[in-house]
Amino acid sequence: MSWNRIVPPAPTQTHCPYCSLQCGMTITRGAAGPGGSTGRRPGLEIGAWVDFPVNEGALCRKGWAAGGLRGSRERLTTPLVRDPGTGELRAAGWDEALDLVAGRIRVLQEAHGKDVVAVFGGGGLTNEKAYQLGKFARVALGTSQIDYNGRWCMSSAASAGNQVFGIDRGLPFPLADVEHADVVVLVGSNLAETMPPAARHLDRLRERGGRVVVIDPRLTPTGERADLFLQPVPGTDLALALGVLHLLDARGAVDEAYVAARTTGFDDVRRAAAAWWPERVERTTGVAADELRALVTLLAGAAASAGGERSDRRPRVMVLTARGAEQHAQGTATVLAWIDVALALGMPGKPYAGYGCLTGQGNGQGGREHGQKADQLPGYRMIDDPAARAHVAGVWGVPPESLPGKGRSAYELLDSLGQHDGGKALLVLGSNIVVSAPNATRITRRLESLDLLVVCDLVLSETAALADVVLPVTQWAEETGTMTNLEGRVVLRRQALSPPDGVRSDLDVLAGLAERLDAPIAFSTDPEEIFAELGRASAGGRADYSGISYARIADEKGVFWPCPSAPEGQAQHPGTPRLFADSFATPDGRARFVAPEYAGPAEQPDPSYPVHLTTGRVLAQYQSGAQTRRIRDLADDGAFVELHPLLADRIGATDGRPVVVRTRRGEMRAPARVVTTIRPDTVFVPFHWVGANRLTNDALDPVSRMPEFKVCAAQVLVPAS
Ligand SMILES: Nc1nc2c(c(=O)[nH]1)N[C@H]1C(S)=C(S)[C@@H](COP(=O)(O)OP(=O)(O)OC[C@H]3O[C@@H](n4cnc5c(=O)[nH]c(N)nc54)[C@H](O)[C@@H]3O)O[C@H]1N2
Ligand SMILES: Nc1nc2c(c(=O)[nH]1)N[C@H]1C(S)=C(S)[C@@H](COP(=O)(O)OP(=O)(O)OC[C@H]3O[C@@H](n4cnc5c(=O)[nH]c(N)nc54)[C@H](O)[C@@H]3O)O[C@H]1N2
Ligand code: SF4
Ligand SMILES: [Mo]
Repeated sequence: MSWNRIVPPAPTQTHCPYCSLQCGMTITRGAAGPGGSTGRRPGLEIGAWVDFPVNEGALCRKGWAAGGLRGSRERLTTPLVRDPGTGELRAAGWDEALDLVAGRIRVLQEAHGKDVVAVFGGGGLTNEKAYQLGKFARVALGTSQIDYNGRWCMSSAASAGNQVFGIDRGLPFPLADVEHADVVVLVGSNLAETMPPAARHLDRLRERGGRVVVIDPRLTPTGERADLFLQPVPGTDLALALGVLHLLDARGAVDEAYVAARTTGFDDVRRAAAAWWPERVERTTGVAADELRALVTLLAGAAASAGGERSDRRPRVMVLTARGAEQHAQGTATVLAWIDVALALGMPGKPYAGYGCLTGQGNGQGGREHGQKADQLPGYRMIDDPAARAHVAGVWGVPPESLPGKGRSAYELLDSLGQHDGGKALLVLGSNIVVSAPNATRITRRLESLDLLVVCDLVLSETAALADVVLPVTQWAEETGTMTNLEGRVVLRRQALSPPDGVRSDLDVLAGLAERLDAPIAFSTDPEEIFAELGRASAGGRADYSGISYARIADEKGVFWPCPSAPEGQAQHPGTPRLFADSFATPDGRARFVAPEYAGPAEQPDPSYPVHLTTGRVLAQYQSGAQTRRIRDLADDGAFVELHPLLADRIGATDGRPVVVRTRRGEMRAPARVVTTIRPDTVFVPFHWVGANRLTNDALDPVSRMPEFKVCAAQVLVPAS
């Protein structure tokens, strides 16, 4: 059975195009949907898929409005090539565009070697596309230069998870477990705006008498739900975690039995935390010593804090990090420190407790498992591991020695473009780099210096607008594929709509280019066939999908990896909703405490740049805004600069009037939004519009290579006119 290009009778159960919840939704074709069926916009109705467990029928505004790009004039429906005479993009046929791309790649590679062509992927691509893109880069192009925007997303949590637990799965438990915890600590997550249906678990937890702790320099709609809200200086979460560890130890609240039985390395953590007494933490983080003590009391439980007989049942504590804690030059160390807190409390592996990372993009999890990352092959295998190379090369039908080695990380790859040892051609699938890369002015110059920029997209994003060739592709429910959500649940995003005339799927594009490049093997365009191959390639790897099939996903409303295939005649593996009950995925089965050292943000405020700048998201916009800014039902009010009345007074800014934010890398201008919910020493700018990333710092985490999007030093002023 083919899963592509059949448009079944409505309604179809499928999933949202956007974030990592991958909310279930139904699509009814031809009906007069909320947007109406008038004009150029074909009718389409998005409805609730009530028994899909992750969202139970709820969708956020972006999900309800997801049909807004259907039939829109903004959709690209023909390839575009840049005319050498006029310098403008003009419409072209598919053969012309693909021949041009393949021809120029050949010439460049013959002159400069394989690595002259680089590839940049995205965590929004389906598993099938991410897998095929990694294979295309290594086999059809033979380049080591491939990475993707997931580096900018939760890569710090991924590297921390791998170090401590030996495996990297966002949540090691189903999302619904959150509501059964006693205390949930959200470090740098604004899930009420970034994954709104998930917030119901916080509400239910509180109805049960549980407590929510939110740590954020801004009091967000998520913070409004907190029983305890801590408002640190951006970039100081690591010091805060060390302060928590210090007090847990001082109060005798460390779960010594768990630490002895299930972990290694606690002594180093104890030593590292010894110097972080509450008053020092207060000076570094701006969080009052008493608030820190209140947090530790919640975590340790009243009995332990009273110093008496500890009650048998410790509170079930869940620590969850998101981008606020992770997008830092010390992002990995920060996540390690918060995992240390969860381990010291004895939580990971216990029911309704532990540590998790709230991933971000629709396929933020699967996107990093199938080989579009510079150092990885499918199944979360490492590209420099000879056994991994032999296995994957066997599945692909190529010699292991033909596979290139490890390439550069996302920012380093982009920053090398057009430089003496960097790429001269770049193929982009699923990222709008001009808006979303840190220090974006510099990176945009790098893109402009390329001999060949090829962008596959649905719309003329800011990055596509710079391209030499733009290839228009299908989106979301116009094609079938799987996504792996924040829980490690592999879901099937079924095709529900026919693609507009003139567009092709990314899989068609890759197959078309591979053929023109005389790739040694053929590239399939059938997602179900690719998924089965991906399963074989992942078999025995850390992220084993070999026991998962489209049919099983459909029957079981998603299957959690790891899910190895069962030997002939045996019952199939049930999938793994919960990890770590008996052991961790490390060689000795124990979790490894890592003792981090606090260094602080790469750039500290000084008299010229006296405030902290942080960046993030708003409810109605998604990422670089390439899709959501073009949807009429979603308000596009443009960027703004959030600042406190004390700061506004000091610089003479008025709510709604323009201010300029300047950093060592660039400046932007936008209306002030004066709010009492932000720290007076901090400003916040959403990154959905061009501007925020002209300001941000490209300092990278030494392990994950994650840029420091969440803090740099800035100046805010009122423009002269
Ligand atoms: N509406 C919407 N939803 C989305 C997305 C979107 O673009 N729009 N994108 C999706 C993706 S890819 C992702 S990665 C997720 C991101 O989801 P989140 O991580 O929840 O989103 P952010 O707004 O980037 O950051 C969260 C919070 O971190 C705070 N913060 C900033 N600096 C610091 C700091 O130093 N420490 C702490 N503790 N907090 C800090 C910010 O004030 C912000 O409220 O959202 C997903 N969902
Ligand atoms: N300052 C600041 N910058 C940030 C962040 C921050 O918090 N602050 N967050 C970072 C994070 S967490 C992320 S995830 C990145 C995200 O930023 P980007 O990587 O720019 O992500 P999107 O805006 O989702 O870009 C996806 C692009 O691919 C297109 N697209 C969608 N689906 C498909 C498909 O199936 N195939 C193809 N070929 N194209 C498709 C869309 O139209 C869009 O142009 O931004 C990062 N940048
Ligand atoms: S929460 Fe995320 S997956 Fe759910 S509807 Fe909103 S954007 Fe879509
Ligand atoms: Mo992200």
